[in-house]
Order: sequence, then C-alpha cells, then structure tokens
Amino acid sequence: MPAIPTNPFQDQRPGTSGLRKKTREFQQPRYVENFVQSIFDVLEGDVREKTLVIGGDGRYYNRTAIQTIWRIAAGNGFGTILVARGCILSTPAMSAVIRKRSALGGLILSASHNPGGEDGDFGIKYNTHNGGPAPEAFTEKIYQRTLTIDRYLTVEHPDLDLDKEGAVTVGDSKIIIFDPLEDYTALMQSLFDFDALSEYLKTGFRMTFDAMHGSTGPYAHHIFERSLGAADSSIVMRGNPLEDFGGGHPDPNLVYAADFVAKLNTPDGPDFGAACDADGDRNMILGRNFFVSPGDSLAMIAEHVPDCVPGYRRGLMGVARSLPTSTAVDRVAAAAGIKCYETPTGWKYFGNLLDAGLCTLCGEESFGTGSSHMREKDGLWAALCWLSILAHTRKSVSDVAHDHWKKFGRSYFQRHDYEGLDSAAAAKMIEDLRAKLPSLRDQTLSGMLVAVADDYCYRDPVDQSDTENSGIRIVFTEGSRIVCRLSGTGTEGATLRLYLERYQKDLSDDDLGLALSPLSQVAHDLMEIKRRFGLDGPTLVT
Ligand code: G16
Repeated sequence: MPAIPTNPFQDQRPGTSGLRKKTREFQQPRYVENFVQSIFDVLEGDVREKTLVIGGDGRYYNRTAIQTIWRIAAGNGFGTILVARGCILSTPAMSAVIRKRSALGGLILSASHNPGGEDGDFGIKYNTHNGGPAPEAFTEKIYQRTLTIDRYLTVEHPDLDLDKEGAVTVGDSKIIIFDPLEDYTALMQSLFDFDALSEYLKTGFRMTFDAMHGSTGPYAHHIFERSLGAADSSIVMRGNPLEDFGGGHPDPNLVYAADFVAKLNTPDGPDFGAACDADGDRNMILGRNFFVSPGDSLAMIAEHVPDCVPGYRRGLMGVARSLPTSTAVDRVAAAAGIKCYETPTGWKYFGNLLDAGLCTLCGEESFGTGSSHMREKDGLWAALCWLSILAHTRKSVSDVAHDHWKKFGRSYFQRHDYEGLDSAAAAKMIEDLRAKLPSLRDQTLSGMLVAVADDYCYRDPVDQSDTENSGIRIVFTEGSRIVCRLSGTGTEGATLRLYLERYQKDLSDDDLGLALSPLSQVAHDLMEIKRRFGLDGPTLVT
C-alpha cells in the first residue's frame, strides 16, 4: 500500500465532540489524511477482520473527504468498509449501524449544528465499538499522534459511485455502499409501537417535522410517511439534505429555527412539532404555541416512557444529565426511586453509565436526548417518544408539561451565550471567577444564600476516572443554580455559556426572563462581563 510522506499539523486536538474547524482548514492538503491516519494509528489490534463505517450529515466537502477516507481505510487494511449511500448517515444512525454490525468503529463527517459550506464548518468524529463518541483518553491519544505523524497509507483507485448501493473489492478490503435507513428504522420499530402511532396519525392529530436540510430528512420521510403511513405528505419540512443547509444555521432552537417555531405559533398550527440539527442528534420539541425546554423534555420523557413506549415497559435503570442541564429530571428519578447521575458536558460521558446498565435515559441542555438503545443522542427518537406520549395520554404538549409541573414543580431554565469573545480574555474571566469561588460560600447574593461554589469535578462511577474543571457552579440553598463554562465546539474565538436555573415548587406563570433576571444579574456582576467585553447581555438565548 502506498505510504505517502506528510508533516504534522499542530491544531488537531478534538474538542467536545471530535475535530471541528472551518471547512477551509480541512481543505488544506493532507489535513483530513493526517487526522484519519492518526485515528487508525492509535487503534489497538489488527484491523484486517474489522469493519469501519463511514458517513456524514451531507454538508459541503463530505463527498470529497469520504473518497479520501475510504482509500485510507483500505490502505490500512480494514476488512470491510461500509460507506453510507449518498454519504448521508445521521449521527444516531451511525451509532445504530456500528452496534448492529459489530463494527470496530465509525467516522462521522459533521460539524453538527454549525453552518456548512466553503465558508462554514466541517468536522470529523470517531465513534468506537459501543457506537458512542471516543472517550477523552482516546481522543487525547489521537491528538498526540497528530503531532508526530510522518506518513499516511492509502490505495490508488478511482472514485467510487457513492450514490449506488453495491460492493467492490480493493486490495484486501471490501467496500460496501449500504442503505443508511435500514438499521436505524429497524431499531425504532423495535422500541416504539408503530401500529399505535400510525393509528394516532389518522385521528386528525397534526404534526410537523423540520429536518433543516440536514441528514434526518430521508429518515423522517421514511419513518413518518412510509412506515407510519402519515397521510399528510407535508409533515416533513426541509427534508432534502443540502450541502449548505439552504444557507441556514441547522441548529434546532427558538432562534435558528424561528420560521418553524412560527408555524406552530398560529391558532390553527400543527399540534406537535419536532426539529433536528444537521447530523440528527439534537432535537427541539414544540406544541402549538408551546416550547418544551430540553431539560423539561428529558424529565417528561423519563416520567412517561415506561407507560407509553413498549421498549421501556420494564422501567428505567437510572437517568443521567450533564451538569448544566436543569435538575427537572432529578425529581422524576427521586420519585421513581432511581439514581440520577450528573456528568460533565459531552455525550461521551454517558457511555460508561449506559454500558454498565446504570442508566436508561440521558439528556443535555444542548437539545440532546437519548437512551440505552444506542450511544448517541437521538433527535428522531425524541420526536417518536413525544408522539408516543401524546398518542397514549391524548393530551396536548402544553397539558403534558403543565401536568408535569403541577406534580414535580418547575425548573425555569435558560442558557445565555456570549459568542465571539477573545479567547484569552474569556479564559482569564473563568480563571478570575474560579479564584473567587471560596469566598462566595455562605454569602448571600441578591437575597439568595450560596450553598455550593466550585468547579465541578466528576468521578466516573464505572472506571473511577476524574474529569476536573468541567463547569463552575454556584448553587443556592433554595435550589437555584448558575453554571458557566466555555464552549468546546466553536470554531471562532470563545463562547461563554451561562446556564441559569430557578426552581419553583408551586406553579406560577412567571415570565421566564423575569424569573431568571436576578440570577443573570448576579452572574454578570461576578464575571464582570460588561467591563471585560463591553456587553450588556448575551448574543443568543436558548
Ligand atoms: C456536542 C456534544 C454534546 C454537548 C454539545 C455542547 O453536541 O455532543 O454532548 O452538549 O456539544 O457543547 P459545547 O457547550 O461545548 O459547545 P453536538 O450536537 O454539537 O455534537
């Protein structure tokens, strides 16, 4: 196999979820080759009998990179290389395929919810044998290898037709272009009662799904229209994958999916709406004139799925959420007598808990929800969970939420993002806040008594590994919290994420912004955001 000499790049350290950069950085000669070869160099054991899966979210440069990557995989001698037809494989579908076909791992080409195109973002993420994102220790090994790499292995072969299913043998490798919908759909059919959902969709109930021109469009058409037989063929909006996502920002939240939200916010709008990001792992849940915040969605799914979804009839083993995610699910866990784990940000931290059978459901404030059915968050699965809840209870989305709040109380929650900050100044702000933490304990801030002020350290209950500095938290005695950290997925400057939560046991219809303004003010003052960056408020609120 030809070994092509190369020189290392210094900037290939993976972040929260793989290596994400501007597309143009990935377009540099040997940039993709170096990173992919570094992954293969740190894999343990012989890959000749092993299977590798390759797919992406359909963004610009996917096809070019995939033609490069299958050749490097063949150059490294993988026995079987599975490439998704049309290069489209959502992140959850990748997880399903790896698990079902016992593959060694998979490469997902995506920058998730970040915009695509030549001036947009690109990314490569490696998922391991359990179908989940490579853990921190593994990504660090990859990074170390990128710093010393001096050659990559490849094969000489013309481009493959990536749109036609079939198989070709190159050297010792069999390359198979496969149907990306099959394994994922079968997995959903094994969990949900498709007959009941199909009946419900015939009762006049109206739903809509926004694929934001990312990878979930083909899955949504297949599942909602072909498998569930939804009569309304306009259920799926923006269902055709586009390399630039139609110029949009494929992030399903109130800001970037505003036109979708508007569709639900009309008197005769659909009863239920769900949207997914480009690679299909994030989701947003809406009712008519009603937004379900991600932490609430996790809690409500946890409350209902044992009754409403056949795949969870045996109950939940436990639940898990990342530190910044609202504590709503903690109360459902307490009522059910199961444990709730609090992890650092990043789906990779749920992997051990799920593998060890310690938890069944997990979720994050960043619009991610998932379960033990795979090792990624799964947007369409979340939509099917909600559809099942609505079909089973015959309630509206708003009634499901209000009934939940009546029973458990409500966590008012918002994330405030301050984007495009100078990286050094943002790091200094975090450092200064960290230094202040010991003096905050037992202090009263804006009438609230501080119970905990620290930088969260997580000890994985399975392998006992420690993850330090995973988010500064200031917790008040009455249950309110301020959590802050810098984003690990951005590609330009730094983004400060400020997570605000206020718990109220007795339901009131307080305005969300008003309910959280004392916390936001405390955070602003403590961090001196105005003095440091001249900003009066966040650039994005979700
Ligand atoms: C990734 C991770 C998530 C994480 C999110 C936010 O999501 O998979 O676990 O919550 O990033 O990360 P940050 O706050 O560091 O930007 P995705 O959907 O981008 O892959």
